[in-house]
Amino acid sequence: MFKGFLNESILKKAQGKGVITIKIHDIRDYSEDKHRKVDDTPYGGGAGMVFTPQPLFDCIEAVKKKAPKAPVIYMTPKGQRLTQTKVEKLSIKFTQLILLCGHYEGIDQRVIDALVDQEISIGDYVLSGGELAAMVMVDAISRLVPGAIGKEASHEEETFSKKLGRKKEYPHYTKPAEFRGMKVPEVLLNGHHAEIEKWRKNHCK
Ligand code: 6GU
Repeated sequence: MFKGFLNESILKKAQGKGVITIKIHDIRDYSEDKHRKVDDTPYGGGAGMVFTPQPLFDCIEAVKKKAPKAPVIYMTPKGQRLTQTKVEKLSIKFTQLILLCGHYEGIDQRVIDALVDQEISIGDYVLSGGELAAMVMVDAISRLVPGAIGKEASHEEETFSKKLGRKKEYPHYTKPAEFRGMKVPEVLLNGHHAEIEKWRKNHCK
């Protein structure tokens, strides 16, 4: 399910330029079970299945060998909420990340206790798997990597940036100055830089 996403324009270009590298690891490939089983029923009963420790330990340990300094981040709705501030911190602090995607009801707690450094959620709702959440992380972090987005796009004045007080960005307009009777605010047309700056500041939400 990562294929389409990774082949999408920005991430594909960034990977093509060698600015970012994304590797997918299938936990089933690490299962010692002959049917490549990776889950089992929960101790104590209850619905759903739980990822067993063996394939996860082997997979994470193998990936950690290749990326020893990377934190292991478990994508779970129980985790700390992802914000732009958090995205910036991760992109500055680390050059590599190991993202662990759960499924079913969860993963054996011993994996979390022994190998997971951080637990991150992308919002207060439940997805059927961590893959979509991991893709959200990859997209948000990748676009901050220098050279990932064309023409050194500035992140300084975008929505949730520090400069805009972590607020939502001001409205944008382009030509024509009038469309179907709807006019672009006069102040943006007069080229008065200080006034434009003031208008933009006042129109952040
Ligand atoms: Cl990280 N995983 C899942 N399964 N659901 C979520 C989530 C993550 N963040 C919000 N909902």
